[in-house]
Amino acid sequence: MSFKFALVGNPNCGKTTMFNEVTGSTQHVGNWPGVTVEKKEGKARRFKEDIRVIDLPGIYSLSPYSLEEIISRNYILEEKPDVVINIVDATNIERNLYLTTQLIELGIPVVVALNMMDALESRGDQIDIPRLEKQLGVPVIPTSANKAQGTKELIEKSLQVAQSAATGQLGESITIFDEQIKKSLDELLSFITPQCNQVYPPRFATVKLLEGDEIVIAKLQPNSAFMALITTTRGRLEQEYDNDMETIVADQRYQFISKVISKSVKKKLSVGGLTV
Ligand code: GDP
Ligand code: K
Ligand code: MG
Repeated sequence: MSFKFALVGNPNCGKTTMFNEVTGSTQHVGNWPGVTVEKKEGKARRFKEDIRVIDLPGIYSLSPYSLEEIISRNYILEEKPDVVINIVDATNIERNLYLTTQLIELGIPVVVALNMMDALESRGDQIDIPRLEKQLGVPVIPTSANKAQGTKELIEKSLQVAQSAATGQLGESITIFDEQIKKSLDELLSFITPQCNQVYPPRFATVKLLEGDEIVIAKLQPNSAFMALITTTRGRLEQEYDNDMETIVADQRYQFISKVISKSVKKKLSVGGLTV
């Protein structure tokens, strides 16, 4: 059996450090964004299974606006890795989970590597891993890639997920959007054809169609009746929420993330610079 695991995450969350640790290669690690624009591939060492690991460019979102986003998004959607390993910088969890909310909509297996745990712990903060897993609906493995901590467990868990009989994934049942948006998305979902399904994961497709993602629209070529429904739905929601569709969707992702964080992250209290 051979497997493909893609490392996906924000710039500077430790993807290349993780890639080097897992594959034994010596790619340049740098404390600035944009080091990786091309994807890099290597083989996981210390495992008897044939595991290809892919280090993808750092991204904040699955939108189609930057070269990094397009490369990473296309790889995930078209090459269909067995598991997306979403590397999350634990010290910057709120911003990092924004991408996570999009990955769990894809309906492909996701395992979260909660990285930089060493830095989080030395700061005195705590994250309740089982609670975070429950909120996100995907496995979460704490790691410190620079110290090779948790990395073996991460690959073991990813193998387990890749080999498990369940093809779908738990994260799909997690609701990120409020009732009204969810209702509209469900309605659009009922128009997604089996042909569309082969191109893009349906939940991802409906959100992107609603947001007016040009690449997704060009690729799916919704018929005129479907396109009209998308346009009227977007117009109606933009009027009701008094905002543009992409902002509405982003706001709701952040509301979901605040809820997740309030339930699973415990920050060391600090008052006027003094810790209490
Ligand atoms: P990438 O942009 O996602 O590929 O991130 P890099 O692997 O280049 O890492 C960015 C910075 O974070 C580098 O200075 C790494 O040494 C550092 N780093 C990576 N993983 C960890 C970790 O688990 N803990 C700490 N403290 N630093 C890390
Ligand atoms: K970097
Ligand atoms: Mg990198």
